Amino acid sequence: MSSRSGAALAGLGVTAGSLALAEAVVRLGGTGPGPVEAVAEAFIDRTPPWLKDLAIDLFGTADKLALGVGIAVVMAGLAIAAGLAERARRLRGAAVVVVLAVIAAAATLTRPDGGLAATWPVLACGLAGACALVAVGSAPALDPAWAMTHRKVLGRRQLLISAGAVGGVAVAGGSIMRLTGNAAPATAPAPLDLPAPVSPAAQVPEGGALDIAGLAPYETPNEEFYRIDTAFVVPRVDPATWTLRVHGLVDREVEMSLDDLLGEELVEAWVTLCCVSNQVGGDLIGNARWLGLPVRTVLERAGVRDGADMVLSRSVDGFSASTPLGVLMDDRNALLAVAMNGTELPPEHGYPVRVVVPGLYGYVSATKWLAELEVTRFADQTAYWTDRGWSARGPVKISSRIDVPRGRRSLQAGENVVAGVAWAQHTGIAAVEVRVDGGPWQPADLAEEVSVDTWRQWVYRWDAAAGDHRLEVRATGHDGEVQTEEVQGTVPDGATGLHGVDVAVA
Ligand SMILES: Nc1nc2c(c(=O)[nH]1)N[C@H]1C(S)=C(S)[C@@H](COP(=O)(O)O)O[C@H]1N2
Ligand SMILES: [Mo]
Repeated sequence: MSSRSGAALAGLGVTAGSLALAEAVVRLGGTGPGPVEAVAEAFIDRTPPWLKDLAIDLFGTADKLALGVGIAVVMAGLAIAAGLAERARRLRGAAVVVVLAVIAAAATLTRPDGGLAATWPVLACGLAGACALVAVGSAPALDPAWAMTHRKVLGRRQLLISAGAVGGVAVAGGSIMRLTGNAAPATAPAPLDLPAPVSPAAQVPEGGALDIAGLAPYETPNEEFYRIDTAFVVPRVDPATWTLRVHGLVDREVEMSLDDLLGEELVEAWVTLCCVSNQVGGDLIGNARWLGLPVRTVLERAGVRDGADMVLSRSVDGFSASTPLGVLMDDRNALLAVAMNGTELPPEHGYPVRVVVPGLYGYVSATKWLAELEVTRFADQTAYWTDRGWSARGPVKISSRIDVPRGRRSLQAGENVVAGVAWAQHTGIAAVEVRVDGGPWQPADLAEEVSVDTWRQWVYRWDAAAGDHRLEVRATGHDGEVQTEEVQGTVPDGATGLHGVDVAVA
């Protein structure tokens, strides 16, 4: 193979082909993460806080897709480089392919669900790819006389290589799409036999949920609920074999199957979940009706020992969250949740069981795909995001957001509706105020309070004069705390400041 484009194509075909093969072997064997998933998740685990938030700012909840595309582009570049290197010097490109396979194998080894069994397909396919690259590269050069006599063979071989390249790239691209959840999941989760709650969630009174175009509804539909996690691939947990293990500083370990859990007295509660990476005015927040077993119940059953002050919840995929013991033992609705808005948890939101704790950011409380609770001490253990620069404790900060109007829309002079949401989970919102162009704060009308654990919608009828204006909002909690104007970024424990929107009035 002598042409540069031919060499590049060979590199692409061989690499994509062996990658696709390795993915297929791992998946068929069910032995753990495939190489793409392993590399992506190892990368995510090494993401510093500023890069995580930059990715969320740039791509929002499509951050996984963006990473998938990024990996595909880098892989394609390296594959082409390998082809060209092999053309420049025998075995050089093959060495690149082997190094890539070793990196992927190493990443696989570091994953909680990856072991030696998942690494050998990667290594074997990488080695096969390297051999193929050498074989393609050592084919006779395109000597015109040779080409004339071997036209058929040559044409067939080039056709094969091209087909291999296209097929390999398609399969690799397809698996990245499927992995990142941007194509339909292969299997829907099994429906659960959800019991009726012994204590239902508060009824939403008529005045508790305002219906204003553009305003976030009181209940966030599951499909629209924000999704933030470190899982490049949504973990698929088998409900039949799922267990929860409660251990650590306890008198007796407790182990529970899903049937055990569903047989308990479950309670239902409205809780607004919020991400620490939510910027002021951002949309990494949602409100749902959760059904679950109070965490307190299992902790009491296990018997918490003196000296413990934290519960480290761990997921099947290696994520962990450090939750202060106090908020799990007091009377708030900290739940081992099995349902969200009346149906089992969607896979993206932690099926079959996750934790939800009113008043704390998700990263220190809301572990999805829950596997275990370890009763421990803040002095002894740290959680996933604490190890990466976030604060060990993460109480939600009071905040508010303007949903309507948005995006420099032109308004007509006269009465205009300004509306949004405000939250101070487990404290509750006492007042919301709006100001125009930095003028005096004016009280907004609040929707009826459904629960102090959720956001509260508000509306302000604004008599707008023509011209350019800036609207700002601030909230006050039942404890008297007024949302601060002081601007702080999301790292290490949540953003502060006021949300404002600029509007033009005709
Ligand atoms: N297993 C697991 N659980 C997790 C996370 C994660 O990365 N892995 N992220 C947490 C964070 S940072 C947030 S904000 C919430 C988001 O929950 P949601 O995706 O259902 O909105 O889940 C929490 N639980
Ligand atoms: Mo988060």
